[in-house]
Amino acid sequence: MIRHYSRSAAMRGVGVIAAGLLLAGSLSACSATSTGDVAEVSTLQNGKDLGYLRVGIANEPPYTEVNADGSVHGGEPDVLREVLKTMGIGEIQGVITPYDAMIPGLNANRWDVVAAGLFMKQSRCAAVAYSEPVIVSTESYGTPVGNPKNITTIADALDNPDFKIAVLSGGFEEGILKTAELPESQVVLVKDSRSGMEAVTANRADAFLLPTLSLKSLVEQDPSIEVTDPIDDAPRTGSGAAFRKGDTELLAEYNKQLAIFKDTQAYTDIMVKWGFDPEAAKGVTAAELCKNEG
Ligand code: 6CS
Repeated sequence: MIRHYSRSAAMRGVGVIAAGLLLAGSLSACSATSTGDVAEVSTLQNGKDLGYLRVGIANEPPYTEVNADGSVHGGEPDVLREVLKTMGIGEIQGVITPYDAMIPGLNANRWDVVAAGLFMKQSRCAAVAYSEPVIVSTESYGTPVGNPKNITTIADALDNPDFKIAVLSGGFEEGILKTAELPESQVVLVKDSRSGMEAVTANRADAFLLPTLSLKSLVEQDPSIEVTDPIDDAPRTGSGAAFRKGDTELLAEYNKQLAIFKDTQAYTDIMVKWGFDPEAAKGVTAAELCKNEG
C-alpha cells in the first residue's frame, strides 16, 4: 500500500490520522499489557506485531519504483523486504517523499526506515543509523543529445562560469556542488527528476546531475537527453537502510541478516535485475561512505 507524504498534507490533516496511527505504531510503540499497563515496544517488535514496517521512498527507478497496484519495488526496497522477512516482518508499506524530507520524517516517526538510495554522507550519518551498504553506484550528467558543452566532470562546471547545473533540492548532488564550492549562480535547484530533465530541454540548465542509473531510466521516456559516463571526480555514492538512532536492536539484527543475505544468489539477482553491480557494495563499509563530505 502507498501513502504520499507531503509536509503540508501531514500538517493539515493526514498528519492527524497518521498521528493516530503513529501513536499506535511508533515512539517505538506502546501496547497494553495483561494488567492494563502501557508497555513500550521496540520498532522491531512492533514490526513483528503489525507484520510490516513503513518505509520512506522516492519513486526514482531503479533505486525505488512504485507499481500501478501501489506495491513498492526497486533495488533498495526489494533487499529490505527480503531481509525483514528473515527477521519475522513479512511486508513493507511505502510512503513517497522527497529526499530532503526522508530523515525529518523518519525521526518524526512518520516511517520506520528509509530505503531509497539515500546516499551516505557526514550530515546524514550524524542524523540516522545506516545499515551496512546495500547499493554502491555512480553519478552522471544528463545533457542535451551530443553534450554540446562537453560537460563530463565537476571540474568542467567549476572551470566554466557560464555552465548551469540542475540538481534536486536537498539531494546528495546539491551537496556535491556545495562541497566543490560551485557558485550558487551556476546551480539550478529542481523539486523532482522530471523538473530536472525539463530544465535541460528548456535550456535553463546545461546538465542535470543525478545517479547514472536514474538518468538512464529517465531517458527511456525522454530521448532528447543523453547520459554521460560516470563522473570521475564525483564521490562514490552508497546507500543502505536508514533507521532512527534509537533503534539499536533493529539495526543490529538488520546488519546481521543483511551480511548473510548479501552472500546469497537472491541478493545478486535483485542487484542485477535493477542494473546495479552486485559486488560493489561488498567491498565498502558504512563507516567509509559516511566520510563523504556534506
Ligand atoms: O541520496 C540522495 O539525495 C540522492 N539519491 C538518489 C538515489 N537520487 C537522487 C538523490 O539526490
